[in-house]
Amino acid sequence: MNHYDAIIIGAGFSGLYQLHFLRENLGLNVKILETADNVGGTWFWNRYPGSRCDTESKAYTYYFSKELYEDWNWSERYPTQPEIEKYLNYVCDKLDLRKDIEFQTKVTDLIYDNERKTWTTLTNNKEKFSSKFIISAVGCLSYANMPVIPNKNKFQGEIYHTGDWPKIEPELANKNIGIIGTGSTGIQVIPEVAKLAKKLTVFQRTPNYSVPANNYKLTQNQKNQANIDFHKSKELMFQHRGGHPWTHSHISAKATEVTKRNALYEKAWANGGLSFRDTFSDLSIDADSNLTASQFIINKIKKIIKNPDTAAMLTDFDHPFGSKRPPIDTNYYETFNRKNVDLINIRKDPIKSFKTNGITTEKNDYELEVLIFATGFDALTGTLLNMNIIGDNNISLKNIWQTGPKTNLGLLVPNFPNLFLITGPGSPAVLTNMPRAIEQHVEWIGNCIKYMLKNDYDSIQTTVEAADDWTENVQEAVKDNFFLSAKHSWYLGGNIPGKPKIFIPYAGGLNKYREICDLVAQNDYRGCIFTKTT
Ligand code: NA7
Repeated sequence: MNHYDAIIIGAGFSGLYQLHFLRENLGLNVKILETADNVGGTWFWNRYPGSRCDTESKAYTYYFSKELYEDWNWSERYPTQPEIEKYLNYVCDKLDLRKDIEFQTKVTDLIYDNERKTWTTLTNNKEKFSSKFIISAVGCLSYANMPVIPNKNKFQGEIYHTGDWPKIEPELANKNIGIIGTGSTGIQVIPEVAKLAKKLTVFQRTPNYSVPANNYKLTQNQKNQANIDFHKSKELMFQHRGGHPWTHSHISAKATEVTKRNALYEKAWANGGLSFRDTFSDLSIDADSNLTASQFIINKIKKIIKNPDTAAMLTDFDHPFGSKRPPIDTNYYETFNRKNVDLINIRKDPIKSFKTNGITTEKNDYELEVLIFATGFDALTGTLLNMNIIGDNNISLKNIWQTGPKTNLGLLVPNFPNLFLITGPGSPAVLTNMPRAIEQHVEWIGNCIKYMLKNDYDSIQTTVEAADDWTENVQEAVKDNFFLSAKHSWYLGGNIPGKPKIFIPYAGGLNKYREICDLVAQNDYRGCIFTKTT
C-alpha cells in the first residue's frame, strides 16, 4: 500500500493549488486522486453548450502567483468552460503537478485508524492508499441532481445532465429537445440549444431573475490593464464580502429618490454581471428595497418578451431577487421570442412520466428526441456523503450529518481527525468568487499542517463545541437575509427530496470569515485538539 503525507481528492481549482502549496512550501509527499481523466473539477464535467463562468475572468483565476496571472491571457470578459479547462491544464503543466495526480480514480471509502493516526483510502480501481492527512477538494457543485421521473427506461431518446456532459459533443442539431431547469445553468444552455434545435421546449418550475452578462472580447489594452491592476484587484477582492473586485454600495435602495434609483439600476444593467446585486446596500435584507430591484427586472423582462403569456410565466416569481444565486445571461429572455422555443410551466402542469418518444405532463404530451436536465446539484454535501467516510470510533459521516452538516469553519469535522474540507459546508465559498475562497482555505489548511509539523503533532481534531458554535454562527449570519425565503434553493438543501432543510454556507462574508480563521490560527488553532506521539 502506497503511503503519502497527504491525499487530496479532486483536481479542480482547490486540489491543484493544495498540491502545489503542500509540495512546494512544506516539501510533503502528496497525491491527488481524481475521478475524471484530466484536471478541471467542476469545469471538467460542466462542458454543456454555453457553459461559462459568471465571475469575470480577471477575477476568476489564481492570484497566489503574479507570474501565473500575467502569463495567461483570457480572451473574454467571462471565461468559457473550454478556456477555464485550458487554463487549469496550463497551471497544472506550468507547476508540474500532473506527475502527482492519479486520474480515473474515484475514492469510495476513507477510513481513519486512530492507533496509527492514519487514513486508508480505497478507490473504485480496488487500490488502497494510506496517508496522514486527507484533504477533500471535491467541489461544492459536483454531485448532479437527477430528478426521478417514472418510466425512464421506456424513453428511446437521449438523456443528458449538464453537470455530467459527455466529452464527445452530442448531436443536437435539428432535433426536438427538452430542457428541465432554469437556474444559472439552464439560463446559459437554453439560448445555445435553441440555436441548434428544430424545436426546444423549456420546462420551468420556478422563474429566475437574470441580469445581462454584457460579455465582450477583451482587447490587448484591457489585458495589459488587468496585469497593471493585479495588486489593486487583489486588495479589492480581499475587502469585498463576496471576493469580487468592486466596492459595496452604501446607499439604501428605498431611501434613494426614484429617478436617481432607476438611473443607478439602468447603469448597473448596462454594465451587466453580478455587480448588479450590489447596486444598493440593502437589497438582500430589506423587503421594500428588494422590491425595487425585482420590479426593475420584471419591467425589463416584460419589455423584451413579445408574448404576454410567456412574459407572465417568466415573471411569476415566488422568491425575492437574490435569494437564489442570481444568474447572468446572454440573450436568455430574447430566446423566448424565437419561433422554435416554447416555455411550459411545470408548476401548473407537472411532469408525470417518460413515454417512448418524450414525456407526459398531467395535461399534455411532449415529443422529444433529447431531454437535457439542467437540474443542478446535491450541493455542498452530495459528493462527500457519497463516499463512505469513517472517522474516529467508527463514526460515519453519513450518520452524524443526517440532520445536517456540522463543521468548524467549514474546514474541520469533529471525530474526523486530520481530515480537511476545502469549501465544505459552513464555508462562505459558494456565496463568493470561488478561487478567492479556495486560496484562503488552501493556505489556512497548509499553514495548519505546517504548524503541526513544527510542533510534532500527529493529529488535529476540532471539538464538538467548536463545531456547534460555528454551526450556530452560520445560522446567525443568515437570519436577516432573504436567502432563507427561497425554499427550493440548493443553499438550503431545498432542491433535494429528503435533504435536511438547513442553510449550508456561511453568509457573513469572505472578508469577515478570513478574519475569524486568522484569529483561530493565531490562537493556536483555538477549538482544535492536537495529539503528539511521545
Ligand atoms: P440550480 O440553480 O439548482 O437550478 C436547477 C434548476 O432545475 C431550477 O430551475 C430548478 O427549479 C430545476 N429543478 C430542479 N429539480 C427539479 C425537478 N425535480 N423538476 C423540475 N425542475 C427541477 O442549478 P444550476 O445548475 O442552474 O446552478 C447551480 C450553480 O452553478 C449556480 O448557482 C452557480 O453557482 C453555478 P426550482 O428553482 O428548484 O423550482
